[in-house]
Amino acid sequence: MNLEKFMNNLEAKHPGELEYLQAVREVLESLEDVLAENPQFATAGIIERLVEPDRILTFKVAWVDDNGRVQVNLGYRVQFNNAIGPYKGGLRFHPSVNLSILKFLGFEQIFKNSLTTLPMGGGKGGSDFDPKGKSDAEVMRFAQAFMLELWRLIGPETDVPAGDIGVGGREIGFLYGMYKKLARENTGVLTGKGGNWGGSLIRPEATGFGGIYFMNEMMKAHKDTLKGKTISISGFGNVAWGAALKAVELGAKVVTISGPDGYIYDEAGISGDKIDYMLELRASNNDIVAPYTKEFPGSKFFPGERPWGVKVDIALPCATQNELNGDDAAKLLANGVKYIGEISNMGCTPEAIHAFHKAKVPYGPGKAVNAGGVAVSGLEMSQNSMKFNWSAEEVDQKLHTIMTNIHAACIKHGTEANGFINYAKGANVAGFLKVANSMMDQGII
Ligand code: 2IT
Repeated sequence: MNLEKFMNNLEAKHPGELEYLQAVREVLESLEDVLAENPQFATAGIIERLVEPDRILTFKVAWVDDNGRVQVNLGYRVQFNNAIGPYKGGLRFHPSVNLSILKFLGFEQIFKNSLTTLPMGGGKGGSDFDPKGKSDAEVMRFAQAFMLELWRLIGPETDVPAGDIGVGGREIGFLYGMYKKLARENTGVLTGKGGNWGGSLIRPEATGFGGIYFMNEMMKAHKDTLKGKTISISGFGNVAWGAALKAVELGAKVVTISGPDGYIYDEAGISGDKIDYMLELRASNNDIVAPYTKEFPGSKFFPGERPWGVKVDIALPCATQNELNGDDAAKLLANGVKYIGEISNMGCTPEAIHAFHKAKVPYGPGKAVNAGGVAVSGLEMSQNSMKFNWSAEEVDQKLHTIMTNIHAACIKHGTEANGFINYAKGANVAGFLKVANSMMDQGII
């Protein structure tokens, strides 16, 4: 296929949807060989069908704030592809949310979910609602109003939302409560539920733990170890927390976290109660990391900066899309970075990925490295279907196996003639083949 011509057409149809177009281009660039080897995909219009969501629901969410004023937000659910299972993917509540962002996330989710080996299709949703500074009551009223629209479209065998940025245990609780009331059923329609009402053990830890399990495999493949490695992490939310916890457990030293206000450098290492403190920072609902320095003297706060100028062995973006650009990559490389693991979705810009590949520094893409979160969501669905709960050890062990298998799939499809492992290509090809072959089997629908 002619990639430039294809992308020009897609851009003409969806002008200005930059993140979506970026995500599509990144995947299609990896598929050149596979598409050449499998002409049946072109005949069946697989790519044309894959890049457009099956359907998109957009709706208005009106709710009343604590001052009695009516607020209006936008709500969305993008049902992208259900070739291998019900639509599955998180809900993001953040002021930056728009259709381009949810389409990029939904598109990535198709391949990520395919890589988990579990039967889940790809979807994503959310709202431009800003949870920052909102009271619990406001979050509840918003979540209930959001679900009043969304519930018609979702179901345990149709579409199973979960959390993402701005949607954690509290929000899932309010959303689930309203879904249950409307649908009159108690099923696994959302994942990330509380442990007392159908949630899975290890789901809060899963994205970060899975990311570190993946990095551990990457170390082994390069005859290296996490032990003694210095790591920079961005973000301070659920993903950063889980990654820090497991990285420290495996003997690495985490020296940074960050927020929209800047980054923290803690030379002594972020471990123990400092990792617990990340939960407090998040619960404060202020979306800032600066207070860390008051709590832990000896650490430094760098306002308005990202942590990529710090000299480390491993960089783990754990915050949001395009948070590590070409300049950041140049700084990391100049400081001798050895491995990159993207635990955020599309955390690196195309320029950054290109720079890492050029320098032959292994770069694990988000759809592989962060797949542990949705994988344990899939395990939550399995447990809900069985009406049974696995122990933390059982879930953790399954997560570990899944991440090891994803790493192996990246090696299988991404190893180049000179031995360099192009993880981005490996993940895209492995994720794509399963979905494309499933679409071939199921006819034109
Ligand atoms: O980006 C992601 O994979 C998630 N936010 C988790 C999705 C899920 O369904 O658990």
